[in-house]
Amino acid sequence: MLPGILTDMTSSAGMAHIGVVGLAVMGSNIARNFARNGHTVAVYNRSYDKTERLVADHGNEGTFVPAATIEEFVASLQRPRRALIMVQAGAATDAVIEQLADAMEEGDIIIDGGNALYTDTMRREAAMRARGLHFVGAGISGGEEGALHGPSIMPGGPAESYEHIGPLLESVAAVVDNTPCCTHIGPNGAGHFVKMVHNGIEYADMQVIGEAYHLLRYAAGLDCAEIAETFRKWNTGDLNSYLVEITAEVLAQVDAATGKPLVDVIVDQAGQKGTGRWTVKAALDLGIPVTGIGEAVFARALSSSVAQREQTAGTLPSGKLASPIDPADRETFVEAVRRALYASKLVAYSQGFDEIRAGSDEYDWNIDPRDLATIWRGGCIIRADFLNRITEAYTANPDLRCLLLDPYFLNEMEGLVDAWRHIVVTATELGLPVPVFASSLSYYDALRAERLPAALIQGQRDYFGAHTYRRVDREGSFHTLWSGDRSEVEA
Ligand code: NBP
Repeated sequence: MLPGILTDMTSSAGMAHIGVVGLAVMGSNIARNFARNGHTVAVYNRSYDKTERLVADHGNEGTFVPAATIEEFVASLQRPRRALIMVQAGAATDAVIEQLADAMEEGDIIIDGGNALYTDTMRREAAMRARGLHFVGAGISGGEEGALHGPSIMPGGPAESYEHIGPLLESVAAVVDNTPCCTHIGPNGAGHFVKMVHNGIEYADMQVIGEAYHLLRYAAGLDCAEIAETFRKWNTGDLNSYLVEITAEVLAQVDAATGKPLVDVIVDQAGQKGTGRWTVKAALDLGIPVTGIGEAVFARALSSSVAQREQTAGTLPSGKLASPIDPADRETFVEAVRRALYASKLVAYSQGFDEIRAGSDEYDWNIDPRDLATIWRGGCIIRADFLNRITEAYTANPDLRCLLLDPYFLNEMEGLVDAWRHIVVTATELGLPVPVFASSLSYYDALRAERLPAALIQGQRDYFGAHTYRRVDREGSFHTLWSGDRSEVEA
């Protein structure tokens, strides 16, 4: 049992409402955000120079209480003490948690705002609970800008802790339609789990945008300025989102040194820090197909397989390729690409929400998908207009088994699927890679199918491993005596 949270402020050891440990990019910006919103913020960083710099450069933005040691930091916090950790995920987080826990008292609250793996958060929450402390794993999205001006915050941990940190966190979060982009997600690892899937969806979203760009450029022959303009236009419709908006900015950027589009002088090897991979690994364990996210993670890995690409590029036979799009058909093609992008994106979100439901069921988190669609509308990297449609879908039917079955999305798909098929076929004929467009369409077709080749796989499994199969016409498990007389026996 967790001890109750002390609310008697007369026993306050210090005056700061909240403290931030770790003052690199994210920590310093979120500390400033708290200060700008009228909170007194204790600040501590392992190397004191960062603390000094923050106070020297931004001390006029609010009230900071700089601390040179963790003990001083803890002593400067009001009770219940609230300390937000913003250090490198992994061993650094464990080290800071230990230091804080040693200096804190029962009922105090440690919040980890880093990109922790949710299983680490579950372990840490249990360890802190055993020591009488509250531990909140809070996913924070929005990067540097979000941290300063309003991120999307996904706090997990005990519901009771949220009563004491919720108002503080909500006061610095992004706000959309008067609703803060922050809400309690669920116990222990729930917050970091949904932040992980958020990042996975971000991978897929970026990849489908990349595939659309590639087709507009190399199938339709548009130049970067024209494509930037196309994305700008798309940003005024169904695809309105932060990622589409910044895509137009990046494509319009001209390199000062060469006069070429910036995108042409950037090495085409995409990096990754791990949250996309975690999303796919967790999905594999939960048995949930997240093909869009998976292909996006693999596409980044392939782009960075330098040694292999050096040998394969221009070497592997392409077969006979189709001719690029006739300029007269460009407009129709561009619109078809938009539809393929939108359809593939819907699949990626639908799969991401499937993973969240599966994680919630597995760990009894009781996550409400409407909360996510609501708090992702602002502050975070995947913020987009169409998240409102997702909230509406789960409001109309909280038990929706597949987002694509919601009447709004069914209707959207009706209008998208022909163009989507056409684009996947055209890209294939042109030899242009569209891993997420194509795999999302296959996944969609598999969902639509009355019969799948899984029946044959069951037959094969029974043949080589006597794994048995079930029949469509009778209850029970059956095995064919493959190396005998091939009669069927009940298993
Ligand atoms: P970094 O992830 O670059 O971490 C640097 C901070 O960690 C510094 O304050 C450093 O202190 C501290 N630190 C390290 Br490294 N080892 C430590 C240890 N053993 N004990 C105490 N402090 C230690 O910072 P960031 O980019 O600001 O990100 C902070 C967290 O937020 C990370 O978990 C990150 O994944 C997450 N996040 C980042 C973004 C983003 O856009 N950057 C977005 C969302 C979430 P020092 O100054 O003494 O070296």
